[in-house]
Amino acid sequence: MNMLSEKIRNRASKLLHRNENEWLGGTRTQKIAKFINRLTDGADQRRREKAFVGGSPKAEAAVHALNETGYHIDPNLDTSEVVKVAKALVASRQDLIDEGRETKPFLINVYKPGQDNFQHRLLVDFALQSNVLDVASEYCKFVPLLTAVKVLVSLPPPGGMAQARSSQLFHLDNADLPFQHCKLFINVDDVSPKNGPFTFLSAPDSDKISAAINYGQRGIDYRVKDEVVEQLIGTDRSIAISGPAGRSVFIDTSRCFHLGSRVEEQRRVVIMYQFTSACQARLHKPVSFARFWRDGMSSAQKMALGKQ
Ligand SMILES: O=C(O)CCC(=O)C(=O)O
Repeated sequence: MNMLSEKIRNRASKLLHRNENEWLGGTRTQKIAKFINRLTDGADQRRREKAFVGGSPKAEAAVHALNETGYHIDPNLDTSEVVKVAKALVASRQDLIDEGRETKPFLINVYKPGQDNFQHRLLVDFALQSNVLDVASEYCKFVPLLTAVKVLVSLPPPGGMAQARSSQLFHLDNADLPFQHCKLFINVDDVSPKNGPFTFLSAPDSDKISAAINYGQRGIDYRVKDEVVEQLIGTDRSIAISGPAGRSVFIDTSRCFHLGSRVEEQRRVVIMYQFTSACQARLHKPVSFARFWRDGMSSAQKMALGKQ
């Protein structure tokens, strides 16, 4: 895409997505963005649907759980190498943590696209191995695009954890539509309930909440208060990914309400991967990982990186 159309796209994105919950409502805005993206990237998406073969035995259990519940906790996914890489990255980027503290003090991404080194390559490669990419593909029923790789450091908010805000409150992601969007979270350190674990509700529980509060409709808040969730489904339905370093969860965050980073003590570090369709539900272009393509990669890996 040339610079001019990118400029137009970014400007249109600002117009469409600013105050979207009050203006058109989240759901309608997603549909409009997706419609426009289909005009520009529909051919790429059709290629991804055609390239999907399916039938990966490795992904079968994961995809069954993802379809039924919206998430899958895989005790056999070997995350040990990528956890080491993320630990080293966090240890070497105190500068980014200090800098990030100024803008979003409780959640800082220390993977800065454009400052790639070998640690970044290893992080990206992990998302392309069949244990991960096959799960995302089988779930979406097309070869998805890798649209985020983050190493997130969560710290106690400066004034303490008195009032949860932003992504510390339940929400559904709007990067893409349900069943076209899949994230993988991996704990980098051991995570206790006081370290602010990634926490979510199953898709069936989330559906009940969405229906009861008309989530996504005009005038409805993007964030949902704990009291509302408790009133609608009770107090004990949330699932927290606390536990040892390396624990991970595949999740469709467009279907499952989720929150995280309610850090009361120390810090929490997670790696987060996101896969979407080629026609996302946001107008601006996601970060590209195409530069990580190299000779010898499969055509599915090439597509996942968005390499033309
Ligand atoms: O674990 C967290 O801090 C929340 C992350 C989140 O909301 C997201 O990635 O969509």
